[in-house]
Amino acid sequence: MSQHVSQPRSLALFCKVVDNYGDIGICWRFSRQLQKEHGINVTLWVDDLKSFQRICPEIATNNDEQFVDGINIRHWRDQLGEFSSAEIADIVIEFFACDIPPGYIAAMATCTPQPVWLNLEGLSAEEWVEGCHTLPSPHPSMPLTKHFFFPGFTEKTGGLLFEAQLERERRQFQADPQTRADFLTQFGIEKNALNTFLVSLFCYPDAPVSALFDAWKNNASPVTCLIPEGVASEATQAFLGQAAHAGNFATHGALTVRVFPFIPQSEYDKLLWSCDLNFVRGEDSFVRAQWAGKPFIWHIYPQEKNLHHIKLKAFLKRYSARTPDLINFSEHWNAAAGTDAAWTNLWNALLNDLPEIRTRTVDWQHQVMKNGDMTSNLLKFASRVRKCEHKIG
Ligand code: TRH
Repeated sequence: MSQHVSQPRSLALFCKVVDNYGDIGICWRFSRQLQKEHGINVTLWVDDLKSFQRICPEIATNNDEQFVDGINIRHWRDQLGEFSSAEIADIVIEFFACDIPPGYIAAMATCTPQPVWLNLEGLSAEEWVEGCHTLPSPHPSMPLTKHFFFPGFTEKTGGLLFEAQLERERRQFQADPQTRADFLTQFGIEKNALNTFLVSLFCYPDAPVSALFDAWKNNASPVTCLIPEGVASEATQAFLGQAAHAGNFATHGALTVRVFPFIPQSEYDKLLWSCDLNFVRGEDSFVRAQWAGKPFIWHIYPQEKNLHHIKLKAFLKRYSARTPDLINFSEHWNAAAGTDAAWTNLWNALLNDLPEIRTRTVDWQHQVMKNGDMTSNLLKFASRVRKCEHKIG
């Protein structure tokens, strides 16, 4: 008869910030959900507290250890020293295959039961992901096995991050025009602009923003574009005729561009919920846009040899098969369809496609929610691995 093995209660998440905010953005969101919805005791090791502070202003950049929102946050420098088995969490996660400290791994090998060791991978809609999700990878010299865990869009992957209350909160927010107005006017948006076509724009520096501004200037009805400070600065500055600082804005033709301060991550959903169209990028804002129930355009994180175009097309194939103008616009936005884009035509075609795209956002939400949320899926998998290894041990 097999002995009882307890559920994992503690989790260490190791995050190296490669650049920007997505690495820590995903880890922070995931940590909070683990703690709030599952009562897991989370230690988040992160090497870049400054990036962390940009999305979570409560973070103190000089502290080696701090507790924020119920999470134990450790500044990950080069901690090469030894760890005792008592310091090792029940589940150990390396985010995007970052190398966790050798001393930590050595201590993992001395634990009974052994911690569940996972490599949490990046999100991709490519088909090979299903074959690699949950694959084991035995350590070459120690009695430890690491498993790959892939988020994804199908039931054979780990699913996407979404919180239990997210849908209820979104519906509540979107059902009350006053809540939306209060949220938007804090950025200086005038009341009469609330009923214009509202766009949020978050992208990488190489997006063809100036060309799109030109198309919007000639739009039949007014467009208001909200841009976080520090994003698309060159094109924004050129449009404004002054520095792209938060609070600055200008109107030319049908287009008003307004710069807002980079807001805390906890408020970012509200911006997506408030707009008619969201331009998002990377991984985390891309996923949040899918939960916002609003049309969105994705600027994918660029990779060498245009590998990202394969990932973009894999997603568009799943998402936009019935909305060809969305595909066309997205491919041009990502320079994946040549450089001779006629932006006024692309924009008008996208506008015509919007009713169909809106329907798709709802269908897609239902489809991917059926796969369960990534945090719950990961914990279920970790429990299975723990039971299995206990039996073998
Ligand atoms: O910032 P990103 O480009 O991040 C990443 C990283 O580059 C990473 O290395 C790469 O692996 C990954 O993309 C694919 O984009 P992302 O993922 O959308 O993360 C942005 C985070 O910033 C997200 O959590 C939302 C948050 N955010 C705010 O908190 N406030 C804001 O005003 C805005 C615009 C975003």
